[in-house]
Amino acid sequence: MFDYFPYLREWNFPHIWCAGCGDGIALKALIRAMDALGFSRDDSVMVSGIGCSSRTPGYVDINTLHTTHGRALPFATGIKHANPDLNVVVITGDGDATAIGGNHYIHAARRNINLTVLLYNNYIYGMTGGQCSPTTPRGYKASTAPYGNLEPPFNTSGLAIAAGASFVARGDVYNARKLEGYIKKALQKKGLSIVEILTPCPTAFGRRNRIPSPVKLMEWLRDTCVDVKKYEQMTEEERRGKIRTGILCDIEKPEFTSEYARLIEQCRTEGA
Ligand SMILES: Cc1ncc(C[n+]2csc(CCOP(=O)(O)OP(=O)(O)O)c2C)c(N)n1
Ligand code: SF4
Repeated sequence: MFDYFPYLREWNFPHIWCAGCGDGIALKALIRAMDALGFSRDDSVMVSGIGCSSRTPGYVDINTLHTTHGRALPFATGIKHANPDLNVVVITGDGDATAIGGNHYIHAARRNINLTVLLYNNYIYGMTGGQCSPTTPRGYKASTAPYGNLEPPFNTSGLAIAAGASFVARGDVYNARKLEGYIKKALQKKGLSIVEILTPCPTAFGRRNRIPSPVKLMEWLRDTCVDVKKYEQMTEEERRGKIRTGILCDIEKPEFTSEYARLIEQCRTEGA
C-alpha cells in the first residue's frame, strides 16, 4: 500500500476539511503523481491562495507558501522566475483562481510560464460559507443566491485554453486514478499546465442544494463526468448535463522562463 506519511506534516493534523470533502482525495492523487515522477521534496514548492483547497500546503512536507486570496499565481511566478529549476505547483480554488485571482489566471496562461496549477472546482466559496463563485452553475443555490444563481458559470478549462495555457486537463475525485494520470502529465509539461479538479463540497454546496450526502455527490461525479473520447462520439442530446473530462489541450509553445534566459544570453552576447 502507498505510504503517504513521508509527504505529510503529521504535526499539523487534524486537517480542517469536513467529512466528505474531496480535497484530501485530490491531495493523495498529487502526492502519488509526484512520487511516481521521483520529485525531490527539496526541489518542489507548493503555493496556494486562501480557501479550504488552499489549506493543502499546510499538510505537505515540501517547501510551501500559503499566500493571500487570489494571489498564488503571482507568488508562484516570482518563485519560478527566480529559480526555474524548482517544480512549482499551485493549489487554488474556483473562487481564488477565477474571481479575485481571475486576472492572474488568464495572464499566467498567456505568459505560459512553467507552473502546474491544480484548480479545485467545488462550484462554491467553501471556506467562507457558500457564496456564489464564478463556477456556480445557473439555478443552484448559494448563500448569496438563496433563490438560485442567475449568472452563467465560467468554463475554467476553456478559459485557460483560450488564454494560452499549453496543457489543460479536467478530472474529478471520483475517478482518482485518472486524475493522478492527468496530474502526472501536467507536472511533466513545460509551460503553464492546469488540471481542473471537480471535487465535492457537501457542506457549503451540497447541503444548500439538497444533495448533502457525500456519497450522492460522488455518485453525481460518477454519472456526470464523461471521458473526452466518449464525449466526442455522443450526440448533442446525450451530452446534455454531462461534463467533458480528460486532456483537453496539450500543445507545444514557447515557455516564459526559457525565453527569459534566452533573452538574457542574447543581451550578454550581442549587447543590450
Ligand atoms: C482579499 C480577501 N478577500 C476575501 C477573503 C475571504 N475569503 C477567504 S477564502 C474565500 C473564498 C474561497 O473559495 P474558493 O477559492 O473557491 O476555495 P474553497 O474554500 O471553496 O476551496 C474568500 C472570499 C480573503 N481571505 N481575502
Ligand atoms: S466547506 Fe466544503 S470545501 Fe471546505 S472543507 Fe468543508 S466540504 Fe471541503
